[in-house]
Amino acid sequence: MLLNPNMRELLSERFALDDEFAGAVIGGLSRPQKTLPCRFFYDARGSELFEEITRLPEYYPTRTETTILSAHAQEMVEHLPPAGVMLEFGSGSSLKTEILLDQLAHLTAYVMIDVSQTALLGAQARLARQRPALDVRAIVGDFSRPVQLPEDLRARPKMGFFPGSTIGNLTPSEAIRLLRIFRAALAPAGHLIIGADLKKDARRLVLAYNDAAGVTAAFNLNLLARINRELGGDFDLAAFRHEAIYNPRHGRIEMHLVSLRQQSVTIRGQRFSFRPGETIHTENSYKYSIEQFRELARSADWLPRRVWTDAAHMFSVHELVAS
Ligand code: AVJ
Repeated sequence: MLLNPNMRELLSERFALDDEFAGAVIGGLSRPQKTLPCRFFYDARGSELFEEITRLPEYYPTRTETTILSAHAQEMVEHLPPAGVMLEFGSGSSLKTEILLDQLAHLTAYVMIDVSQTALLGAQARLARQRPALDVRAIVGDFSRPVQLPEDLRARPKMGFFPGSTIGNLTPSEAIRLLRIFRAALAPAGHLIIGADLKKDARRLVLAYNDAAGVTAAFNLNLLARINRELGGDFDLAAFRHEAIYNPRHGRIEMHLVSLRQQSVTIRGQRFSFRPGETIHTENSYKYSIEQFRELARSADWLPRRVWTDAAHMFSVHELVAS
């Protein structure tokens, strides 16, 4: 079959992603503490389940952050001139961005970066309808790799937006590395508005990651279903259970999948055995006090400026400026 260049690119992207997934799964399950990287949660089913999580009564981050953004959007964007560029890392459906864009009637350009081409196309179509004057550019890619902005936008003043407390999925040293990448993407004098979940009562945290309806459990177990679907694995989903614990030493929620019995699983011809009670560590979600997060930002050469929070101090939104 003859492929046009575009299609060839899409297919090679697909294979590269498969390889990356297979490599990460085999590598992660070969370690003494088995792990699977949380970025693989978000296939079509996983993204649906995550949307459902954001509406759960126990899962406070999304609605709290939205409240904070709505209350302070004007202050958050006041430094961005009309000729400026809003740059969002991991934009997904771009719904939170609209709260800021509503305050930027004259803004000319919005750049979104996401690994999901489907999410980008959806957001781009919606924004084109709602804001025909806004120049919306989509970059398909992983925001944790250095990003090249379109040539014509490079010299413009920029504001970065990274909501959702996604930064919490990284270890502090990885988070510092990412904040430096953002600084480079927003150079020479960028602003960054970034959401971070706050430290709080451990019971409250654990409930947010272990909801009564079992949606987070389904989200966690979907990773095994995805391995079965995409890599031909033979995980028995009924032989694992979801677990969420707060690790006070690291200040993070950890999600695990616990093997309910002695068992083995085969993926791409490789066999992995599990002892009863052995876990696969699937996600970290770090929680920072306001001061801890400001210190983290300083370590990445950002100057923390203003910070906004909700009345119950559940979540924080930070303003960082390039020092
Ligand atoms: C999307 C990374 C912010 O860590 O709270 C939600 C993902 N995992 N429930 C988080 C998640 C389990 C979420 N982030």
